[in-house]
Amino acid sequence: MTHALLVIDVQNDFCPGGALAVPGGDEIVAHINAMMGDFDAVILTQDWHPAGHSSFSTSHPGKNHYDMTEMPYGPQVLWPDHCVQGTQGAAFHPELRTDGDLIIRKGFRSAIDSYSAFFENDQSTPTGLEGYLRTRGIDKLTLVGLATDFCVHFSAVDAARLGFDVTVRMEACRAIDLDGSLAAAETAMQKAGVTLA
Ligand code: VGL
Ligand code: ZN
Repeated sequence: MTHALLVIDVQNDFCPGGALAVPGGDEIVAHINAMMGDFDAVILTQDWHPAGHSSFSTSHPGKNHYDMTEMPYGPQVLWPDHCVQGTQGAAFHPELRTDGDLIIRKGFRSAIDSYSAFFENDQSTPTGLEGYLRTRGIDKLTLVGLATDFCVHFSAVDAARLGFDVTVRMEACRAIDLDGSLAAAETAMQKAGVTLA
């Protein structure tokens, strides 16, 4: 099997001090760096939103951070402005090794969010990652990064549905945990056939 490490969104805005800080988000960096040598390929994702993105609560007058809204593609959590293209908040954590094989950016279309590294939140617009993995013969994935209950969760479930052998290393992830979203994510990942290690 050809085994890739998929490092999800280890960016300044998801670390303490960032715009959408995940508790303990920076604690996983050294561990992820140390894991990189154990894989045939290392792929990093980067949440990469234009200013005024439709997932930002500031784009919806009268809405607050973490409120829900209805988008044409379904329900969407509204987030504080984060990971705006080219800003320091969108940059990788300064201690993260970024000498991997591929950096894939997502969430760059204003009208649609993208939690998963494979499909945008309409669950049908592909990011291209599947084709990259298949043409390199990669069939096994280990996921780490931020946040367990959003981008790691949706990436892992999509990867399993696409037929990849998927493991999430939970000790190398941290969660936002909105209203039980971590427990729900764990259940959904297990149901999809993802191994939680
Ligand atoms: C993420 C919320 C909004 C994540 C990205 O990386 O989990 N969460 N954008
Ligand atoms: Zn985002």
